[in-house]
Amino acid sequence: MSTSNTELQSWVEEVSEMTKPDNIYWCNGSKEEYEEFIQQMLGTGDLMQLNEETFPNCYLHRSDPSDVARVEHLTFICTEDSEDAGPNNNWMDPKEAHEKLDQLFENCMEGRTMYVIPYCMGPIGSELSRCGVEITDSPYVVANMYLMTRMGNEALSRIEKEGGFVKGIHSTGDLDPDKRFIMHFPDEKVIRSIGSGYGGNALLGKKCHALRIASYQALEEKWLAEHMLIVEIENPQGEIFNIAAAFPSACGKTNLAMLIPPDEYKGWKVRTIGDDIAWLHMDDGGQIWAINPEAGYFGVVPGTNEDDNENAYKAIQSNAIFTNVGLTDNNEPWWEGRKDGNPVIDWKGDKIEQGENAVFAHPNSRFTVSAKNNPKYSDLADSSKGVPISAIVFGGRRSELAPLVYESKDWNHGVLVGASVGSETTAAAIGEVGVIRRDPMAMKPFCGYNFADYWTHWLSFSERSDNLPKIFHVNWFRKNENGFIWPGFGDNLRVLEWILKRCNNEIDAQETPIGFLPKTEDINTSGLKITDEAMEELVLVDNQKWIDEMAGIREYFEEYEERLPEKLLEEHTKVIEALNAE
Ligand code: GTP
Ligand code: SPV
Ligand code: MN
Repeated sequence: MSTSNTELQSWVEEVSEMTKPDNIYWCNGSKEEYEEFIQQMLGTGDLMQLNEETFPNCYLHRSDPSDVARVEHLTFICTEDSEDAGPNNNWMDPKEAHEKLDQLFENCMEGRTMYVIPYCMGPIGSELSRCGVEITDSPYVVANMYLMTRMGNEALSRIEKEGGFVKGIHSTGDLDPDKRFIMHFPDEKVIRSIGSGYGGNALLGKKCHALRIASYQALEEKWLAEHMLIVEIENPQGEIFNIAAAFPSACGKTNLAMLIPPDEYKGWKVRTIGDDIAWLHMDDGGQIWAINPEAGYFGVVPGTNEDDNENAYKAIQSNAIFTNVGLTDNNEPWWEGRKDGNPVIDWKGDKIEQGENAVFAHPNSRFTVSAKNNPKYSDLADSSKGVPISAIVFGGRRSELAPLVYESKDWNHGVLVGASVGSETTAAAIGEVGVIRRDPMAMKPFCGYNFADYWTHWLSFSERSDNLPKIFHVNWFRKNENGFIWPGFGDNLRVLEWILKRCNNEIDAQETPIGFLPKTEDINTSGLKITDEAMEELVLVDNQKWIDEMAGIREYFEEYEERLPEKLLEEHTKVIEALNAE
């Protein structure tokens, strides 16, 4: 097969001349094709069949032990001017980057098949969707793209009709970490990734396209591409609200998007629109609408169980690909937090003994499933105009300081709250785990341009609309000597309820220097075993600690020098003054 789009046709030829594959295969996106890929990978050992009775059509993939997470230090934004990439990104001159990559890509697909994957991020018929084509030599990437995106013939027809697509070239190369690069050329709408077969490094539709390149396009076209879940909440009165929430990697997006209401919440219904990425657009009336550009999940496995996240747990019982989990004695996938099963083999394939220090699944092991596997997948996720957003929520993993929830005073203050997100690092990226770093809007690894310009862009929304969602901040991860103070998971609906009541102007709140906090009695804790002292602790604002936090944020902002928007500093000053006045 080939295509009537001459730009696509000649680019595929050009890439194949450089990489010298044995064959070129154009993916059509059919189920039969997916099944053929699975069979092929079972043959080569890229996949292992899991227990066919208990986990039908489920497979295990073990990635190279050096290739288990995103590599932020090897991820680059290549713009003409380094200032456009900003201090938040690694930068390389586009010419130099292309030369470096040309060498690495030369003949890299010899002996392999080159797969051409046309895909559409977002519903096929939506004006808000954007297409791309990923060229890869990894059948694992093809299978994952099949589950996670709308790929194949329909996407190709759209590309042929409208032209314009993001070009992604990926090769697993020889997995040498010294020859691993994930590079973005936003002006050319090109992504080149080599040396990794893992998740966000290799599935180019996801972080590379739908966040880094899309955020850059969104700046030009006045919308936002965000690292956000979208969750739909129906209250017992039948009113429906959609909330978009940005938390850093492995900080609870999938869990919140698939939340199951606690027993006390009879009549509440929660459905998933998206679990990782949201594209936000403003309509003529100033209302924000969101689409989820993805069609499946690449979710954190450890911790997934029927108590904490039943929807995800059910979603991964069939037709799922597991990456880097352990195995039980009866060939079922196993991970830390799974309640049953007898684990015997770890994620590297080694037989190990159970014991206190035994770890069977890699902490960043992942499941890949189609969104259709989620029992609570919302029909509206396929709506071409998206869903209207009532509230935007930022959050991080903070064992101290950040209260359970607070509301910003207005949009511009909310932009400061988002820009100030700090969070303990997780296993989703290579590097130290558990150290607090600044992760504005949960986009530190994903914003395709200078954060200073990004904040200016966010601030500009308040000039375009007086109908914007309210902005909140949450933290499920406050700890005391007994561990997490807040029960989290399904019980997070109790906090979302407060958020929705604030959006509807149904209740008042306590005004503090950092924003509006709930009165403890306004968070419904019926049925919870949480003490009044613990609730007080969760909504406490420690002024001195916040003064120190704000000083740290100010220092971070200074890295952005004169490009930093004045309005953001004004918001910062207002908070400092309020803290000092208390
Ligand atoms: P990415 O896919 O990396 O973007 O992550 P994510 O933000 O979707 O995170 P996810 O929902 O997969 O959660 C990551 C980890 O946080 C899992 O181990 C969860 O069990 C844990 N987690 C999620 N929600 C909560 C919560 O409310 N409380 C606590 N204590 N842990 C949570
Ligand atoms: C994340 O790290 O935020 C993920 C997983 O969602 S990956 O696709 O690897 O980026
Ligand atoms: Mn993510």
